[in-house]
Amino acid sequence: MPASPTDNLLRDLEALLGPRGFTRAADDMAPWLTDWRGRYHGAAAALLSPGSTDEVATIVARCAEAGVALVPQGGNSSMVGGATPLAEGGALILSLRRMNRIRSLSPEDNALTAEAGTILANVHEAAAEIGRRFPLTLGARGSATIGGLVSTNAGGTQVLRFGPMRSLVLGVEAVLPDGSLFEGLSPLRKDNRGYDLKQLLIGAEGTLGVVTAATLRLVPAIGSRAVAWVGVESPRAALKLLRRLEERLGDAVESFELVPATALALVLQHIPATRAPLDTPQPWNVLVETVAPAHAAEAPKGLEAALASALEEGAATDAFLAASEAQAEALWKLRDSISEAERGEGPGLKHDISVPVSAMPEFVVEAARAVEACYPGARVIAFGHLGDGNVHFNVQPPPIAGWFEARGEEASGFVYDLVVAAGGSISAEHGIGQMKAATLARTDPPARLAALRAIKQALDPKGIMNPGKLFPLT
Ligand code: 2HG
Ligand code: ZN
Repeated sequence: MPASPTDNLLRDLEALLGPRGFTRAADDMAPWLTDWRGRYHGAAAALLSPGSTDEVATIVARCAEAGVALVPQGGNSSMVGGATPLAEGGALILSLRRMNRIRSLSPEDNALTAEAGTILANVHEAAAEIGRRFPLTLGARGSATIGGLVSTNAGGTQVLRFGPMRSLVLGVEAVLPDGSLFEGLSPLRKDNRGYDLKQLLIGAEGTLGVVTAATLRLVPAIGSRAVAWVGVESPRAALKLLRRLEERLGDAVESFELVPATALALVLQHIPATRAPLDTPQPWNVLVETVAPAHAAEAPKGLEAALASALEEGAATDAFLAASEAQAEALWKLRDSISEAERGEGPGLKHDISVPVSAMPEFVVEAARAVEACYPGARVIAFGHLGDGNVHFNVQPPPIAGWFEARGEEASGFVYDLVVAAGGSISAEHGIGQMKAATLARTDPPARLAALRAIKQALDPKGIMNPGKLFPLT
């Protein structure tokens, strides 16, 4: 167990960071002690906000010496309590938000280097200024930071074509748990010097060190995009439609998001200024986006023709093609607001799971049936990244007082067992955090768990980096 910080250590850190970088005031700390969903409430001895990598390195070295725990934090939009300190209160929050510079941009390397606290939307803007784009986006792009995205190997709605952060991060700068600096920023595409420390830090959820900056891969800016909302009969029909569109349009298909009628209804109910894109409600919908490079034929034409033939052949039941950027944005708003709309319904059980893409249509239907039969009154809302074999298999509790607290964990265990039996993963994109640490320990194969623990032990023998995340505290 990490130690509590002494007054001496806190005074040292205060002197190092100054008033902008150090606070113990309850009001300043309060917003960062609770996660976005309001599920986890932690405590911390202080909030540290360094302004440079050197300051991060000094903080980590001092804390390593003293055996005091650090909880790295970016935009605080973790879905699994990954950035919230534990309730016992001895840890220090290490906020990277002040470190938000774009350090360099290179159109020739197709690369950009951003500090950990840079907000994703600002990376998008910076890339656009040099005629490039960073092809990863998600609903929280206005608050999620590069450090958090790297540390959770974030996915989002363009993984279908470009992959998650693991395929988009070229280099990482990080302070390791002993305070030493891993200077891994680089635009190199090929580097075969043994173990890939960068990949180890991606998705480590802050348990192996503090990511302070990253070099990101850029791709050419697009010339135009087409966005459509399409009705389909079932998840199986949705997957068939995706493969048809890919056959016709190749990798112009960038996004393919599954939205059940239930999720759309929640958005229309909870999110102001939204309206249904199709006149007749469909049991299942997909949001499709295709893009065309600059100087190429327009994207809308290809998608329009492909959808027309899908409708003719019965592969889709209805479709609305956005006729303007404003309409395209309105369709994306429906998709991106599902999380927030669900939150408006009160606490729900979240399971960001994956199974092989080919098995997902059946899984969505059969697992929902099993959950709803076992827990009468519960409602499954499964939506999201069908083409990646990843849906958010969320469960709304039955309207029974105290059910969430009394039976929620058991119901989640039921879902995870179905996922493991289907050869899937209990975390496709949100990570393990504190929410799934015990489930990982229960469901992961022993050899894999032992190797993960050995890596943690080797790099962070004192267990000071984000304790209680990924691995349960023993
Ligand atoms: C999304 O795909 C996010 O919208 C959040 O990963 C999913 O709230 C969720 O369950
Ligand atoms: Zn998602």
